[in-house]
Amino acid sequence: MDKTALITGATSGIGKATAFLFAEHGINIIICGRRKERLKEIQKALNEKVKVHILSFDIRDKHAVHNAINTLPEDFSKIDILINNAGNAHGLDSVEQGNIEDWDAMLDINVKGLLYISKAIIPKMIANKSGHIINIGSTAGKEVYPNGNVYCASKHAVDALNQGMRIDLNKYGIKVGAINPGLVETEFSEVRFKGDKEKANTVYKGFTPLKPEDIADIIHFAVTRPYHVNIADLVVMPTAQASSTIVNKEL
Ligand code: NDP
Ligand code: 8X3
Repeated sequence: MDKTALITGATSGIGKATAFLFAEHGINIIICGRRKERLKEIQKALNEKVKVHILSFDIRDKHAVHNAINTLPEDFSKIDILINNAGNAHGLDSVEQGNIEDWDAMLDINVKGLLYISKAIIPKMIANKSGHIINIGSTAGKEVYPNGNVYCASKHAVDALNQGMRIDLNKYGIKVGAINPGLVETEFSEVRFKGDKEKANTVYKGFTPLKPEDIADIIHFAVTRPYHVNIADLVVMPTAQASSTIVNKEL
């Protein structure tokens, strides 16, 4: 039977790679993000393979999220899989120097945005008596690193929400699990360093980081397990990485 997945943050990085891989495997997709042109390009590239619907909203805007989900066309109204992926780090500053706008952005997008979209979709999953939610956490949700303070807090919140959702939605047979990546080369560091590409590139220099396709592959693995198998919480790092601060620059 045809499945439909809604992927937040599909205009770039992990979300975009997941959209391409899902389409390759015949999963219809609802792709979300603010950059509409990018969504249109992805739709154009994939709509001969599967049904593709685009939703452009800022995930911080709870009304926009609610309206987008509750006005989906009939073909896309049954969402089998939700990939809660939209998110970013903003800044890398010691807490006493932290920028309050950066803190707001991380908490509003990574935590509250994830809640808004989940709140809009969960009732549909309950009504359908099925559903699978994958929360994209981070190694930053498992340990705290210097200057990571609020980003790490936002991802620890995702870790807590992943556990909380799994507990609360268990009675409906809805699967909930998290994939927690380490260093993945995407636009993540460019966003963190506010467009400074040179600074962003240094994060991934001297070792082989994960590619967004590596995480997409694992997400696809998670959503294609038999019904009785739930990948509840998975951490994945590049081989060169041992922790948030230990990276072997010879690998
Ligand atoms: P990218 O910057 O490449 O992608 C981020 C995505 O999030 C974009 O599609 C962006 O879309 C979307 N997004 C950001 N802000 C908003 C917003 N306000 N409203 C709607 N969508 C938004 O980064 P990644 O692919 O690396 O990040 C994806 C997820 O993976 C994030 O949750 C991140 O924290 C997590 N992660 C990343 C790691 C890494 O090393 N790269 C490691 C661990 C976890 P648009 O700008 O078009 O709105
Ligand atoms: C992204 C990984 O280590 O840059 O969540 O915070 S890290």
